Parts: sequence; structure tokens; C-alpha cells
Amino acid sequence: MLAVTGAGISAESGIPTFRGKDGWWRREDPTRLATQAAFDRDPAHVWEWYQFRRGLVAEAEPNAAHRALAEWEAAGKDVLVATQNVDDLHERAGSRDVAHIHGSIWRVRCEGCGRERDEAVHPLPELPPRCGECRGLLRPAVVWFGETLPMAPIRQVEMFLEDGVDLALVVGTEATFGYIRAMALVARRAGGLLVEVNPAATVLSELVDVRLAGPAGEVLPALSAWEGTGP
Ligand code: BV8
Ligand code: ZN
Repeated sequence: MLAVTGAGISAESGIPTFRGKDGWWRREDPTRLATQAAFDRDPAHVWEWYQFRRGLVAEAEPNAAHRALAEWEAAGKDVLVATQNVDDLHERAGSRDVAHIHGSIWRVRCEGCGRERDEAVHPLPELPPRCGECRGLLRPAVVWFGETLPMAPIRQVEMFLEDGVDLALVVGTEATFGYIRAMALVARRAGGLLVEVNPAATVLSELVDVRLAGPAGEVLPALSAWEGTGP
């Protein structure tokens, strides 16, 4: 099965979603902060936002929804999690097959030499951090608005779907981006029953086969109970 997840799956872990004002920081809109232009203008300011969010993620715990996906994988189900989230809660819940289509808040990339690496130190002692090799500016290795997606995770999803799927869960996302809606529809064409898990209706709602209107932390574990160790 393919699980496409968004900010909503981490909401019950206390990580604000991007919707509405709860995702705003110091009254600033994430779609304006998560851009190369904002970073070029004031790298330290953008890093303060990421430092704040790295703190939220470090203090957060995976919730029952993250754990359910990991348990289905551990029970031998063929599960790929394609997440838009830059947090590591899927991995910390035990999921091993996770495609981060928007990158990771725990990785940095040098604007000078392009080197990308994990950077788990929190809090970072100096903002903006600088590259140990070339002293270039380090940026979060995430996909900003206005940028295209890294090909590796996209390819990972495409190859996974080539073998066909039985179920495609879309969990906790507005499906704002066309490529998320496309991923869900390709999964359905690959044989997947298309199920949305979201307390609110989204642009995907009228396209899915089943809508489970509730918080992921309740719905996903209930799916486990529904059929032994889940779908
Ligand atoms: C792209 C990382 C093409 C950063 C994020 C081409 C080139 C340049 C620009 C563009 C382009 N094509 C389109 C654009 C425009 C641009 C865009 O869309 N701009 C907006 C402002 C209009 N798009 C892009 O730039 C994207 N690039 O399309 O390139 C392309 C396509 C395919 C292949 C190659 C190239 C890249 C955008 C990536 C931006 N970076 N994150 C960071 O995090 O710092 S996006 C960020 O916001 C999050 O990662 C997240 O994905 C997104 C918010 O979406 P959701 O995850 O859906 O979360 P949201 O808050 O919206 O909704 C939460 C949902 O959860 C709600 O539905 C709610 O009801 C639900 N919920 C709440 N509680 C629960 C729950 N559900 C379940 N249980 C609960 N308890
Ligand atoms: Zn460098």
C-alpha cells in the first residue's frame, strides 16, 4: 500500500499544520518564509524559523497514526510512505520505507559547494550555519515554494506503483499540489482503493473511493483493528 501523508498526520503530535494561522510564525506566512527569496534576503531570519520548527519536531513524539503505518510494515505489509512532511516522525515511529518528497528538516545543503548532509545538532550554535568545507551558507535541505521536487523520492514512488498497489491512503493533506493529486490518481489506476483520512473535506474528497472523516490518530489504528494488523 501507498500512504501519502501531509502536515495533518503530525498535527496530533503537536506540530502545527500549514493551514490557517496555526502554522504561522511571528505572524509570518510559511509560503513566504519557505522561499529562496526570503533566505537570500535574510538567511538568519529564515533559519530562526527552521530552528524553532526543529525544536518542535525534536520535542514531538510520533502519534498513533505514524505508529499504525509502521506496524503494518513490520507485520509484513508492503508499505511505502510518501510524505510531504519534513519532520522525522514516520522514521521515529519505525517506518523504514519513507520517501520525503519535500526533503528533511534534519538535513542541510551548502549554497556554495552543494554538499548535502544530515545536521541533527539542535540548537544550531550559529545562524545561519556555514559549510565546514567551503564556508558557504548552509540552507535547510527542504523544497521551498518555487522549487521543483527532488527526483529520487518521486522515482521511488513511481517504481513502487509500477508493481501495482491494493490500497492508497491519503492522510492529513489538503492535496494543494497537483503532484499529490496525481500521485493519488496514479495509485488508483495501479489498482489501489483510494482512501482519504482527514477530518475536513479537501479537493481530493470527491475523487476518492472512501472518505474516513476523522483524525488520523484515531482512524488509522481503527483500520488495524478492522482487519487484524490493518490493510
Ligand atoms: C512544484 C517544505 C513542480 C518546506 C513545502 C513549478 C516551479 C516553481 C513553482 C511552482 C511550480 N509549480 C507550481 C509552483 C507553485 C508552488 C505553489 O504551489 N505555491 C503555492 C503557494 C501556490 N509549488 C511549488 O513550488 C512546488 N513545486 O510544484 O514544482 C514540480 C512538480 C512535480 C515534479 C517536479 C517539479 C513545491 C512546493 C513545496 C513547498 N514546500 N514544505 C518546509 O516545510 O519548510 S510545502 C508545505 O506546505 C508542507 O510540506 C506541506 O506539504 C504543505 C502544506 O500542505 P499539507 O501537507 O496538505 O498541509 P496543510 O497544512 O495544507 O493541510 C493539513 C491538512 O491536514 C488539512 O487538510 C487538515 O484538515 C488535515 N488535518 C488536520 N489535523 C488532522 C488532519 N488530518 C488527519 N488527522 C488530523 N489530526
Ligand atoms: Zn560548502
